[in-house]
Amino acid sequence: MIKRTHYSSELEGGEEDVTVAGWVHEIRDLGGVAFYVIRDRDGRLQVTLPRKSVDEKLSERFSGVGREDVVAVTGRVKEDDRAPGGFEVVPESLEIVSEAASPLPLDPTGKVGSEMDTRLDNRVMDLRRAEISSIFRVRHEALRLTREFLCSEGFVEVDTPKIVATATEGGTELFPITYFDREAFLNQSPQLYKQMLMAGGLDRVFEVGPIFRAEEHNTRRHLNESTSIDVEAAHHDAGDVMSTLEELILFVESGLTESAAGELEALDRDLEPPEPPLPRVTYGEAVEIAAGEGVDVEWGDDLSTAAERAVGERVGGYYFVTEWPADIKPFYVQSDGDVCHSFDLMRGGLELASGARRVSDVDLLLERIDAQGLDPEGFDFYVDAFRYGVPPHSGWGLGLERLLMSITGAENIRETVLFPRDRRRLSP
Ligand code: AMO
Repeated sequence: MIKRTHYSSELEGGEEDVTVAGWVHEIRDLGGVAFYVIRDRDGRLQVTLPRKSVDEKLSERFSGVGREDVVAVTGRVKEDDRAPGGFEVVPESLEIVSEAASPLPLDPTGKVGSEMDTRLDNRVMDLRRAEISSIFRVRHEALRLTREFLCSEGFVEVDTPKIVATATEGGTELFPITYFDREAFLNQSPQLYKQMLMAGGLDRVFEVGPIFRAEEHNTRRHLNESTSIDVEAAHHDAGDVMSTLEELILFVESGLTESAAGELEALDRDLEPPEPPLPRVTYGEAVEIAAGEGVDVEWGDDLSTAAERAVGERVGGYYFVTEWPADIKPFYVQSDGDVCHSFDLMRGGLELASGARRVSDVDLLLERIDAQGLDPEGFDFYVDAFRYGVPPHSGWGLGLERLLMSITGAENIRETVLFPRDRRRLSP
C-alpha cells in the first residue's frame, strides 16, 4: 500500500515526493492538460497533468481514472492561485486504489441535488459532501466542548443501563424487547438512574447516551433513537441547573466559533453565542402569547407545536419556559401547588431541553406515581434508593440532535444523525 504523506490542507509549494490520497471529485480534460480534483478529509486539491511533459504511460493510466475512484498520487507541489487551496500537485506516479462503480447513486459534488430519502439510503455517498460531513465534525466538537465544560464544573461522566424494566417518560412510548424469559424495554431516559446516583453520593453527574422513544410521530424534529446529554446535581434547585445549561450553551457555541470555524463557514452559519441570563417566560405568559396569536390553548394544556411556534416568534433566540402546571409534567418533578419547578429550554419554536427540581420525599414520590396511574412496584428500586438519605437535586436532559439543529440551522433532525432511526427507517 502506498502511504499518504500529506492531507490536502498540509501542502506547501516546492515539496517533492509528496503522496496525497482521496476520491476523484472532478475531472476536466482539456487535451494538452488534464485536471483531476482529489477530495480528502480536509478539502480538495488539484492534480495537474501536463500531457506533453509527463511520461506517456502515466498519462495513459490517468485516462483510466473515473469519478469517485480512490487514488494515491505522488508528485511535486507547485503554488498556483487558480487551484483549490492554492496548490497543485504535478504527478510522478498514480495508483488507482479502488474503483467506483457507475452510475453513482448520488452526486457527491452536490451539483445535482437529491431527495432526503435517497441521501439517507446512500448515506455513505452523502457524507462525501463537505457541507454534510461538516455537520458531523460540528457534532464531534460540540460533544467535546460539552464534556470539557461539564468536567470543569465538577460533573462526573457516568453510564447507566439502556436495557431497563420501567418507563420514565410515559408508558406508551416504550420499545419492548425480550430479555431472556422476561419483558424489558429500551430506555427512554436515564432519569431514574441519574437521580439514584444523587443518593449514591456522586453529587454531580452527566451522561451522553442514546434514548429510545417509540413515538409514532414522523416529523422533522423527532427521532426514535436520539442522543441525550443528561445532567443531575445535588443541592441544586431548578434555577441552579438552568444556569449550568445556559452557561453550557454559551461555552459550546463560543468554542465552536473557534474550533469549528471552517465547518460553520461550509454550513454558512454565523453563530451569535447567547449571553446568560437567557429570557425566562412563564408557562402562563406563553399561553397568553399563543392565545393572543389565535392558537387554541388554555392554562393546563401542553403547548402544541403551533403554540411553541407563536411564543418562539415573539421571544426569538434561546429562552426558558418556566412554572409549568404540575399535572402535565412527569411524576418525578417537584411541584408547588398547581405549578411545578420544571423548565424547558427553547430556541425559536423548538424544544431543546427539559429539566426540573425533583421530588426527593419518598411519600410524595409514591403519591405522584400513583396519581399518574403508574404501577408503584415497577419503581421500587428507585423509590428505595431514596429511603436512606438523599440530598435535594435537580437536572435536565438536552437533546443533542435538537441542539445541532439550532447550531447548524438544519431544518430536519435527520441531517444531524449519521444513520437516523425514524418511523420507517431501520437501515442503513
Ligand atoms: P424530555 O422527554 O423532554 O425529558 O427529553 C429531553 C430532551 O430530549 C430530546 N428528545 C428528543 N429528540 C429527538 N427525538 C425525540 N423523539 C426526542 N425525545 C426527546 C428533546 C427534549 O427536550 N428525563 C427528562 C429530562 C430531565 O428532566 O432531566 C426527559 O427525558 O431535546
